[in-house]
Amino acid sequence: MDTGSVTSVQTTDPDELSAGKDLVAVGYPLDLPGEAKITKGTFSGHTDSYLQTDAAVNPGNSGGPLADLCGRVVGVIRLGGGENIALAVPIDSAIAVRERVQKGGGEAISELSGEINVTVQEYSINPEKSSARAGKITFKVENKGPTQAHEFLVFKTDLGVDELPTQSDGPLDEEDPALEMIDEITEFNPGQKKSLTVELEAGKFILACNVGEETGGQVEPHYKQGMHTAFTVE
Ligand SMILES: [Cu+2]
Repeated sequence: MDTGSVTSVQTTDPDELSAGKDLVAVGYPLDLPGEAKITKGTFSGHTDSYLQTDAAVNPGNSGGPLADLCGRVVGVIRLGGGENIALAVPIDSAIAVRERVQKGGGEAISELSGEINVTVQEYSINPEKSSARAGKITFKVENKGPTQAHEFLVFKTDLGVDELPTQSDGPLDEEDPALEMIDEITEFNPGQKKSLTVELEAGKFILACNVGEETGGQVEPHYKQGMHTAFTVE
């Protein structure tokens, strides 16, 4: 690779930022021709894992730097658009991911970030992958309906997914000592997305929905209709 035109940048600790500090976003919004464009805004605060700014950010900005007025990079722009809210990955997280990628010989970033997309629908739970590494894992769960509210339960268990304890009328017996409830997203409606961050150690888990749906006077547990799947943490 010819690195003749690449220059290094200075960075600064995003934790030192105070709200209202001036920041600039640099990039190629909307793929406009010419030089990189600079938009100015202020630091609005932190969200869970992002820096928030009101600097104008559009498609084409993502991947570009968010910097203070001395040109020191505080984050990498992730997304923006509308309502004067743009988000950036703090630069220290970005550098940590880069180091892990370099060491790991090119693992997928999604794997490193511990994010797993999941869809729930009538009647299945579909994580994009069925295993993850131990540590912090964020399930991003979308209810694809079409009509039912669903929940998202995470249990640790040594049992196989077909051997789980159920109550006599069909739902999963959440009180059974063989199931260790880790955390849950309570019922949410079709079209909604929720996220759940859990710290998981190595072991066998199940992801399930145990909502009981009433049809013609009878309660049909979603669990029994197929809303459970095994999940392994390595
Ligand atoms: Cu359900």
